[in-house]
Amino acid sequence: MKPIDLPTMDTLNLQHYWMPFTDNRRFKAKPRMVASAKDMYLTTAEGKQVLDGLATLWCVNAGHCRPRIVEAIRKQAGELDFASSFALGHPLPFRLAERIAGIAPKGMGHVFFTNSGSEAIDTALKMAIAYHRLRGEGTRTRFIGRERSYHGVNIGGTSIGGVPYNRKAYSGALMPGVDHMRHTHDPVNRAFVRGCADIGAEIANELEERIIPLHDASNIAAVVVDPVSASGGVLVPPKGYLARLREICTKHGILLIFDEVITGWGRLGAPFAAQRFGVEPDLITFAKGITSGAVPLGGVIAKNSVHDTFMGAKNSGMEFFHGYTYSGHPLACAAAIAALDTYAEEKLFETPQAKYFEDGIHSLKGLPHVIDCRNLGLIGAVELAPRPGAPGERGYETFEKCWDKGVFVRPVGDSVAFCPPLIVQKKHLDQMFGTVAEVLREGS
Ligand code: PXG
Repeated sequence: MKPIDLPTMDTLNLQHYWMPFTDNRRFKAKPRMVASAKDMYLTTAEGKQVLDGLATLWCVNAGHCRPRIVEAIRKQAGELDFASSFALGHPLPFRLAERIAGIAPKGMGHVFFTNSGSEAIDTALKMAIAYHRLRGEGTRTRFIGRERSYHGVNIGGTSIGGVPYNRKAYSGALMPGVDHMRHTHDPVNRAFVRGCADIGAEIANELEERIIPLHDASNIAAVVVDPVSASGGVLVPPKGYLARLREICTKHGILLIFDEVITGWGRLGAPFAAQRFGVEPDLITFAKGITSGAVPLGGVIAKNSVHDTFMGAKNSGMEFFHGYTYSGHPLACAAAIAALDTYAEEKLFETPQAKYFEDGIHSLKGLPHVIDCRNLGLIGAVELAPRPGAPGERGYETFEKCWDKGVFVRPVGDSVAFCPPLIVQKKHLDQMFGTVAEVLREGS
């Protein structure tokens, strides 16, 4: 295939692109530019190979430029570039929704499409409010999120999210009626735990003991959590914690929403975290890995009882006043079907390297500044002690040094996160953890 004709680095003007979630000035002073990618590797504009240790942004689960996905996008673009889903239809989103329902937790058979995780979250919030209203419980409009959880950047997701620096500048404009549970991270009592900790499930009791009594269950629409918080620092829940949240929500008539934008599509060794943990939410939000990152696509999977409440409404006409121009976009659906085919054909959700990955992360214990190692499935992190007076710097510099040595990992505060494509092999894990160990040994 002919390489894309990119402007060369010396003719590329960096000034006009306002980069998202980036220290623009720092980046533009020392750009890291990717020109192409294949399977586990990125190729930089200078022609250097870099191992992708983060599925680029927690999303390229099948690896880069996989033939089935590339071909499906190409074919679709020449056949039907766009079709609306507003009172018109085309077969692809129907076909894709059926495929998703086929691997979703039992009884979750209905899919609403968005273009991103942020839109998926805001869609789920609106669905929850409208659902309660249809059932004659219109006072249920409040949401309970959790500290250190990330739910995208729209106003709904920013409001229920619990990452302080994402909220700070918008504080007064955030959605009213939102409260937060405490996060589950406890590196003092639960450091260097492999998988889920045996202790700590009682953290969930705060929901029933403090938060529900304060607001009254009759005012609460839903509790929203990411089963493993990724950009909040890769926080793995203690055993029994999610099941306890489920129990409390059921008892009080509150919907439970799992944000599976990262934990979905095989990341934890099952199609969804809900199945990995054996806990059934009412709504699942997804994005990222559904197309292996190749085309933007997100959505909400609804429990049948939620969906059927809308369809059983007494009034005639539209059941849910919500949707995006590009909901069910043909290119995205074609890419997603091809990604699901790839996952199934190669049995990627079985994540055979999860144990080797776990051993690799925990081999970093004892290296300079390492205060915690944690993992579940094919996601994990090593946490470094913050440099006095400069939180986040040690994590960021570790990321930069790893990049220079040909490995891409992501700093999340002073944690360094790992989330490789599911096609990862032992040799890649050796390269990834070997490089991180080398950088940590050099000191920072
Ligand atoms: N929920 C979760 C759990 C996510 O990880 C979103 C929602 C929003 O998805 P969109 O497609 O709207 O970006 C995400 C996205 C980081 C980082 O710093 C992580 C995400 C996005 C941007 C930065 O690691 N995750």
